[in-house]
Amino acid sequence: MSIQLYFNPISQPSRAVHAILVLGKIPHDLHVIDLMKQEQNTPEYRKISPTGNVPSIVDGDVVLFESHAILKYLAKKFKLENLYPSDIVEQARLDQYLDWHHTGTRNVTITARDFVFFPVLFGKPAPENKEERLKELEWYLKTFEEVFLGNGKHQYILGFAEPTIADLSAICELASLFLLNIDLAPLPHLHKYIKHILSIPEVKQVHEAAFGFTQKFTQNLRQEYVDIIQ
Ligand SMILES: N[C@@H](CCC(=O)N[C@@H](CS)C(=O)NCC(=O)O)C(=O)O
Repeated sequence: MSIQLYFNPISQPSRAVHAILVLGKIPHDLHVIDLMKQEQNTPEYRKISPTGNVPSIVDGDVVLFESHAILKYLAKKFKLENLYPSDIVEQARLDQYLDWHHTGTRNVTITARDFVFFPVLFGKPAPENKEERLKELEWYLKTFEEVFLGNGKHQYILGFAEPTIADLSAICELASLFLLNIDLAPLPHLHKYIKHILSIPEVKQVHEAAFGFTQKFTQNLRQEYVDIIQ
C-alpha cells in the first residue's frame, strides 16, 4: 500500500518528508494542499492533520502529522537504518538536533516568512527591525555551524557517516536562506554543507518548486545561490 502524503512543495517540513519518500524509494502518492486557498483548514483535512498543518501522511490506518514524527516512522518502518539508526544512543544523539531544529534552524524560514513570503504573497509590510532580526538569525546559523557541523569537521549533522533525517529536515529550512539572499561568506562551513546536501539528486529534486519561487521573487540572487540551484 502506498503512503499518502499531504503536502505543499513550498513548505519546508513537507519537502523533508517528500525527500525521505523519494530517497527511500517508498511507494507514495502526492496530494497538494493549497495553503493560499486555506485547504489546510477544511473539515476533511483537519481529520488528517488536526493542527491544520502540512505535511501529514496516511498509511492504511496510521494517520500522522508533524514532520519529525513522520520521518522517524517512515525510517523505522522501511528499515532505513542509515537515515535513522536503530541504536538508542545514536537515536538520542540525532534527536538532539531534531528537537533543536524547531526553535533553531526553523528561524531561517520564520525570517524569510516575515521579510519575503508575507510581503510578496499577502502584501503585508515587512517588519522594520531587519538588521536586528538578521543578527539574531546569524546567531542561530553560527550555532548550527559550531555545534552540529563541528565547525566544518562534520560532513553531515553531528558527524554521522551518511545523511540522516536531520540533514533532510535541516536542508529544507536552510533553503529559505536563498530567499533572504544573505551573504554566506561569513558562514563557510554552512555554505559548504548546503552545497553538499543539495548535490544529492533526490534532495535537489524536491526543491524544484521552492527554487522556482526563489528565482521568481528574489532580485539579484547571489551567485553562490545561483550556482547551487543550477
Ligand atoms: N512542526 C511542524 C510545522 C508544520 C508547519 O508549520 N507547516 C506549515 C507550512 S510550512 C503549515 O502547514 N502552515 C499552515 C498555516 O499556516 O495555516 C512540522 O514539522 O511538521
